[in-house]
Amino acid sequence: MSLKESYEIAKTAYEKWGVNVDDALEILKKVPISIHCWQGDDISGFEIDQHELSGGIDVTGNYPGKATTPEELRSDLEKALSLIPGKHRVNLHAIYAETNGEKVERDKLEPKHFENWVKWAKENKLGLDFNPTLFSHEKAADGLTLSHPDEEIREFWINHCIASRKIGEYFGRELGTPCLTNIWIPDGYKDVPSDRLTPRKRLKESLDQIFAADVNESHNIDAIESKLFGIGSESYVVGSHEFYLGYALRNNKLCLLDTGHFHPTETVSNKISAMLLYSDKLALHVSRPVRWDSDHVVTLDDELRELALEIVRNDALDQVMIGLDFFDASINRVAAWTIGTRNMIKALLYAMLTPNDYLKQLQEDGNFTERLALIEEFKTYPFGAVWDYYCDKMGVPVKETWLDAIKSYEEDVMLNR
Ligand code: RNT
Ligand code: ZN
Repeated sequence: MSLKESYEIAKTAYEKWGVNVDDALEILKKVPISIHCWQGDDISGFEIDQHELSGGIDVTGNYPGKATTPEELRSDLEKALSLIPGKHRVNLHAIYAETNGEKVERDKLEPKHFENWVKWAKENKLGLDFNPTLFSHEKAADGLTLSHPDEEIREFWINHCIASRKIGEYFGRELGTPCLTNIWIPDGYKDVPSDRLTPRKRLKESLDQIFAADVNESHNIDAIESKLFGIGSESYVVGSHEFYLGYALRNNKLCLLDTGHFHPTETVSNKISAMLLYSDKLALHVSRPVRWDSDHVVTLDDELRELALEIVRNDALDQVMIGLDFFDASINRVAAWTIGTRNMIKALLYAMLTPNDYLKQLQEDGNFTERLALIEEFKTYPFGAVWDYYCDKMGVPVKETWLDAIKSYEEDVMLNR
């Protein structure tokens, strides 16, 4: 049976429940996923003095073929993008600046250090997102940055964040699509603090200074990313969820929720509907925590589907900015991007092929038997046939055939580095 024939059969099955499959594919095409560049090189970046990864995050594995230059990283991203259906965005960190062999301190970074990225994004019709890098640096060696007791250190990081917002503004202006500039800091303590308030007061003041700098909001959107715990900050993290939720609501900023930054059984899917009642937009770092914030490659698991369902059934595709955040160096890094991003898109498609309005009505009617029965039956509806047809239509490999492209790329390019 051809892809098209299988698709037609699937379509009939879904249409019986009022799901318009063709419309779903049209909508899906327009949903951008922000793909994090740092999966390609284990968050190394291109600074002249490379610092060891710090901030309580860790990349494990030594799979060969890691990108070590901007050209290699862009080439790897292009390969992954050629295997992922749709038009997407690339998420950069400040450490990916290109300074032509010159050492430029992070607080002195300028748009010109990202010209090559912008040129490349234009050529590939990609949007760009951005992050200041407040880790892997001697001024973050004790795990404190914007909340540091030392004013000089705070000042340095404040200036770095302001410089980053200006770079974000430049991306947005050049590319005609606003850049999401997200601030994540590692600040916290390994052991039980004797004062939780003072560091939070300092973080609040630092953020106020960062956001006081004039940056055009139609080109740059600010986000702040919370966390519950990290390696070395097990007992206390300054930028907790409540801290940033309050800050974001009061100051009209976006909360960024990383799916690995909560208690292991606490889910981000359950937060979206609550938060969107009070803020217009929010951002995600979709990751996969395995027992802790381990940043495994995103798989099509229950929580990913639930997350996608919450976005789709609440009609929030324009309100939730979806980004990815995982780093696995134990497998081919281009495959990691491909698997994780295809899964995110699959989850959105799955959610769009769910008869959400009907299921909502069942709940309103108190018909929980049919609600459960249908949710479960839909898990084995011919979703794969629609996904395969979509990949084919979008000009990317169908099913696991994308692996062949990775294998040749690995042999011809990655292993020769
Ligand atoms: C760390 C945060 C943060 C980083 C990236 C590299 O716990 O999730 O988003 O992963 O900025
Ligand atoms: Zn994150």
